[in-house]
Amino acid sequence: MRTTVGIIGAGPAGLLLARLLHNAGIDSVVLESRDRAYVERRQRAGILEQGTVDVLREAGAAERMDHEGLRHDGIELRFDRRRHRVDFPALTGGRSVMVYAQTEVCKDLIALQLKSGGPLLFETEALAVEGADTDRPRVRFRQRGEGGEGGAEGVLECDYVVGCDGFWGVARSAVPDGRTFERTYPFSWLGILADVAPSHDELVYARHDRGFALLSMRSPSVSRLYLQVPADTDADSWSDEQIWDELERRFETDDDWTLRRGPITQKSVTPMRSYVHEPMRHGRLFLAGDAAHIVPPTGAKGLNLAVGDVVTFARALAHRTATGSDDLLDAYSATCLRRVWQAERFSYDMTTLLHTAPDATPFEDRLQLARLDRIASSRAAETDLAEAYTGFPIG
Ligand code: RFL
Ligand code: PHB
Repeated sequence: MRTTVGIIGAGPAGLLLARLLHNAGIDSVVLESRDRAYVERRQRAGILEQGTVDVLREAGAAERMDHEGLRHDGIELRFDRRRHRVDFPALTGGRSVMVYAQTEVCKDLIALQLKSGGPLLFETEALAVEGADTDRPRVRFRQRGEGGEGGAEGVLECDYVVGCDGFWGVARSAVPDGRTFERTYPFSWLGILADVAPSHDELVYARHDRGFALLSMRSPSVSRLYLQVPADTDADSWSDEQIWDELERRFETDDDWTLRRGPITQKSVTPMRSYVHEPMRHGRLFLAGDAAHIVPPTGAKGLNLAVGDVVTFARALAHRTATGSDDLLDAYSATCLRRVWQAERFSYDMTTLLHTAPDATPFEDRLQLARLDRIASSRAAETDLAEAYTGFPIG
C-alpha cells in the first residue's frame, strides 16, 4: 500500500486531518486499531472553541453541528455558595463556544470520509513507524482477522506519517531524543451521563471544600456531570444516589437553584494529567493531538488542541505542494507548541483554581477563593479567562 500521508488513529485529529487533506487534493490512508462502533461511542470532550467551529465549517463538516450543537455565550463559576457568570461575547469581542460532543464530531467526519471514498481502515493497528528520517517513511500494521484473532500484517509506504494515535499510541516512540514535561494530579474525575434535562442552560464549574464539580450537557435532554474523586477511585464504588447527593452538595447556592436528577446511563473515571512531548516532529513523522500532549479536562482544551495541530500540518503540506517550500513543515513543531503551552498553562490554572488538593493548606484554600473573587470582580482577570476559554488563534 502506498499513499502521500499515512495517518495513524481515527480520533478527532486523524479524521479531521483526512478531511482537510482530501479538500486540498492530497491523498491519505487512516489506520485505526478499534472498530467503528467503539470510536463513535467513546464518551469524551463536549466543548468546541470558536476556532474549531470555524474550521469544521470551512471543512464542510458542520451541517449537523449547526443544527444540533448548542451555542454557549458563557459559563458559570460557583464558589462560596455564590454564582458568577462569565459573559464570553461581551469580554472577547463576540466569541462563544459550541456544545457538540466529540462522539458526534467523529461520527460526522467518519461519514464524510467513507462517502468520499477515502481509505479508513478500522481494526488495523499500527505496530511501528519506520524510516521517519528518510524520504519514504513506512507504517507497519496488523489487520485484525475474523473473530478478532491473528490477522494479516502489512506495510503502508508514505511521503509523510502523522501520528494521531492518542496518548497510548506508537508514533511518539519513533521520535528519538525528545523531551517530555509532565505533571499528574492527585485526583480524577468521575463522569456520568444522565437522561435528564440539564439543570442550567450553561456549564457550571463549581469549587467546593469537598471538591470540584462540573455540570455540562450533551443535548437538551442529556446531562453530563463530573465530580472530583481521589485518584484511584473505582467508578462502581459510587452508587447513583451517592453521586447525585454529592453533586447536590457541591453545587449548593444561597438562592433557589436545584439540581435535576435522572437515570444514570454511563459512569467512568478519568485521570488528570498534563504532558507535553517536544519536539512534535522527527523527519517526516509528525505528532498531532493527544499523541504529543495531554491537558487535564478542566479547560476543555484537548480536542481543540488536536484540531489546531492538524490544521497547521495540512496548511504546511498544502504550502509545500503549492510552492515546493518546506518552511511551514519545518516550523510545524514550534508553531504548534506555542499554542499547546498556552493551553497547558490555562488548563493547569483552571485545575488548580477549582480542585481541592488533598494536601492543601488553609492558606492555599484562601488563595484559591481570592483568585476566584478576583475573576468575579476584575474585568481584566475575567477577560483573561474568557479569551483562553474561547480559544487561542491557530498558527
Ligand atoms: P484520541 O481521541 O485519543 O484518538 C486516538 C485514536 O488513535 C487510535 N489508536 C491507534 N490506531 C492505530 N494504531 C495504533 N497503534 C493506535 N493507537 C491508538 C485510538 O483507538 C483512537 O481512536 O486522540 P486525538 O484524535 O488526538 O483527540 C484528542 C481528544 O480525544 C482529547 O484531547 C479530548 O477528548 C480531551 N477532552 C476534552 N477536550 C476538549 O477539547 N474539550 C472537552 O470538553 C474535553 N473533555 C476530554 C474531555 C477528555 C476526557 N477523557 C476521557 C480523557 C473530557 C474527558 C472526560
Ligand atoms: C464535557 O462536556 O465533557 C466537558 C465540558 C467542559 C469541560 C470538560 C468536559 O471542561
